[in-house]
Amino acid sequence: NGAAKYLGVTPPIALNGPTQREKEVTETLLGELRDQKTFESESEAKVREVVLGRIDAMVKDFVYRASIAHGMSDSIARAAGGKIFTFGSYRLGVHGPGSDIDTLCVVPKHVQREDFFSIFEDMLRKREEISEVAPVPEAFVPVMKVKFMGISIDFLFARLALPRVDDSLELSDSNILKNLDERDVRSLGGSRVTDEILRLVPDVDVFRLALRCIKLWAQRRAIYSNVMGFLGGVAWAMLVARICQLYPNEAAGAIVSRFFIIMYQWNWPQPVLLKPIEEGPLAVRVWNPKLYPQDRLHRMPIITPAYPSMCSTHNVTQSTQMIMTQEFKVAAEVVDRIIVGSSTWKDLFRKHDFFYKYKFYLQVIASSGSADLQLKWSGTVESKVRQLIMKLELVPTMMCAHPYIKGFDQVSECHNDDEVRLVATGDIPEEVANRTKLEELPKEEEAAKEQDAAAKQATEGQEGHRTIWTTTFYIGLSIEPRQADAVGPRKLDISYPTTEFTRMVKQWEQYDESSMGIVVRHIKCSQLSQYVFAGDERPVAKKLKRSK
Ligand code: 3AT
Ligand code: MN
Ligand code: MN
Repeated sequence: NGAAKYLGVTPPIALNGPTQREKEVTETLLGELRDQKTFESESEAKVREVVLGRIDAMVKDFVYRASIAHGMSDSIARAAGGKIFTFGSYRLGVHGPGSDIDTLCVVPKHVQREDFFSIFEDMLRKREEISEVAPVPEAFVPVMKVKFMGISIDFLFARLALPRVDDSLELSDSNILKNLDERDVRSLGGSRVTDEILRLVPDVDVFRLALRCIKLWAQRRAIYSNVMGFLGGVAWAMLVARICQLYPNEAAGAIVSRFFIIMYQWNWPQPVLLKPIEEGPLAVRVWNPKLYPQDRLHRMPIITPAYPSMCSTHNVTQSTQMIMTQEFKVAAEVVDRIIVGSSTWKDLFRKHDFFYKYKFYLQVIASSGSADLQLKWSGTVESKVRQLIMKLELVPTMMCAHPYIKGFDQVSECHNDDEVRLVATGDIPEEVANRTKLEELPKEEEAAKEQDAAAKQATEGQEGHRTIWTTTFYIGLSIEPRQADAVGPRKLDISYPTTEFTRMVKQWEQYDESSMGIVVRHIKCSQLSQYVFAGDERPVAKKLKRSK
């Protein structure tokens, strides 16, 4: 009917192009993003293209071999096809030097998921460009993690209900989801959403530059994490895309400016949509707060544009919403100053001050006796931290429970049970601290090796000697100031939330009391471990003031 001459669920706010000043700040933004090393070099980009070419050929070869293995004739096997699709930051065009390539392998119906985790895995292991192969077939979204010519690849797999997969295949038609396994539908989701986002922005280059800026800002401000109740990469991309729709002819610098102003003022829980929510051919739920009470609980709904539409911000709580809103406000002010020339983009990308900000913190300490176990156990605990946040928010006088976006991993050599107990409760004695390393947990594949080594060490070592892995998560607590007329000391009772939380994480089906620990403890800012300041100064001034 010719009515919809715009992208999005409403007409644009303004159609004007950038002013001279907006063009200037867009240039300086690009310069700053280069200085901040958010772009990869041309040679790295070339390597990615070579890798993708080889992967595409390998997937086609895999489909051929699997077809033969299923008894098909050579000519039919050759025509069976196979195609790769990328998604994630690489597909969006906002990846950095260390980013992986998220790759979906799409195959015809006679090729099975088991073939992917046997035939394809064997093919990968035989290639000399590939240094690591780590299959994770049991995950909610099964994945094979690979390192190819130094670049990490996450391989997903989707089997379509089609006899052949040609290079002309597109994933946009929702009918391709019919008669598929749930895992295949989920695996297709990431790619369908990314493609749809790119289709729904008026100018892809403007979108990319603005999104790079917002991603770097969100990472520096420690509000980039879906698990911890902030936003993940897809949600940030959708927010930026919506602003691009509202100002279709603007430059990236101006998009960033409008982004903060609009997000600060957004009338939540009104959802952010890139297009009207569609129905489709599956018997699955599509986000609908009118129909589903759970969907009404979403505080900052940002809805994926591909069928079946879902809320990408399910984990946001009262506290994380408050923190993000405050960050939008501060950022809007910084960008105002950048535009009038009294500030620079560097100021927007300043590091967060989480470990300077609060008087009291909670430590959530997950511990275990092996690297392999710790990977799973700390992941389980991490995924439940937001439940603790929500319980803390219900405590009277609690204004905000602020989770830090990542845990800190340590490995401690303990000489006796007493030391083990102290490490697991966060009181690392000085002599053990000398034997403690800050360490990233190994990837799943290496973890198995490490576990063997650790087990050997434990049996060979002297009596009582044990290596303990700990992961510590931090929650900053902001408590209402005491009323002037209050009687007695201010008391904060968090025993109920913490007891409930530990009870809940222990319900994990693989939980084992003898090999895993979970401790929640309350500390003053002066008790924060040195490692959280990583290179930064401790807040010395405050300490001096208190010791007077
Ligand atoms: P990087 O540049 O790679 O750091 P990214 O946005 O590409 O940023 P990821 O590679 O971690 O981030 O994720 C890409 C997409 O894969 C995002 C999401 O749709 C999907 N994804 C990531 N982690 C999970 C997960 N644990 N379960 C299901 N889907 C996931
Ligand atoms: Mn990625
Ligand atoms: Mn990935």
